[in-house]
Amino acid sequence: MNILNRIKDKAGKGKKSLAVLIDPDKLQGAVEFRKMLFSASEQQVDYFLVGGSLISKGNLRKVVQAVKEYSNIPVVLFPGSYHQIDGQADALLFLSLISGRNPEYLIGQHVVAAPMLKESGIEVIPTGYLLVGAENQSSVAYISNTSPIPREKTDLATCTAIAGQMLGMQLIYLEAGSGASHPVPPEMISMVNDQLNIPLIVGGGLNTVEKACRALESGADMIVIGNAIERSPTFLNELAAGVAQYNASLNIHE
Ligand code: 1GP
Repeated sequence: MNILNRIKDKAGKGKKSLAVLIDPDKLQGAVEFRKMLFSASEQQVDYFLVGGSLISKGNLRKVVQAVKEYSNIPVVLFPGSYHQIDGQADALLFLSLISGRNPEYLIGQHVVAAPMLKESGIEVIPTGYLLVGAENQSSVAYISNTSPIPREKTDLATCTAIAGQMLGMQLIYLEAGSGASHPVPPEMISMVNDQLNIPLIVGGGLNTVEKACRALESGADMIVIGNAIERSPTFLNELAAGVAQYNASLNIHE
């Protein structure tokens, strides 16, 4: 089963997925990194997302290789630009920044990436990417030169997500920005989820188990965690336990 169908299948059963974001520029030592990969495998993390708004150290290939070598968790590229493509990955989120009005991130980068992606044979997943939060608070807003949807403008987020689905996008990603002090508000997640029949990913600022579980309860099908795991490797265990408990409480049989 390809990655999109795996995501859809799990979401269709009402089960939640956990993805860990690896920013190749923020790696600590090789030993710590390997430990995290082993621990993620033990904790049954569903996906590794690899990428970042700005990657300058040329580590992407090494990271993808290491993840493949030390875990059997699928690698999904989460590119900040067309430079972040690696054919060894299992899939790529083909992100269109639909909360913004910068043509470069709506279609421009995609045109440059398209022939490389075709050549690589990687699974490409059209994804509507919505940035939520305060103006210029996140790296994504700064680098993409776009205005995020204000946190209280639930209607704007909802209409944008519906438009993304109508345009044929297969996933919607609500992003508060890596390291955000406030995650996407639960009311917004809930309202957006009510209007969609494609899986909803939520990330940014989910730095406690409570915040992560709240996002799941509000309707996220998948949550993405980066910073909190980089800061504290034990957080991954707590978080995975929280997600597993949540899934078990749904009492759904595979
Ligand atoms: C960023 O949503 C991800 O795209 C992860 O954010 O680093 O805040 O967990 P954090």
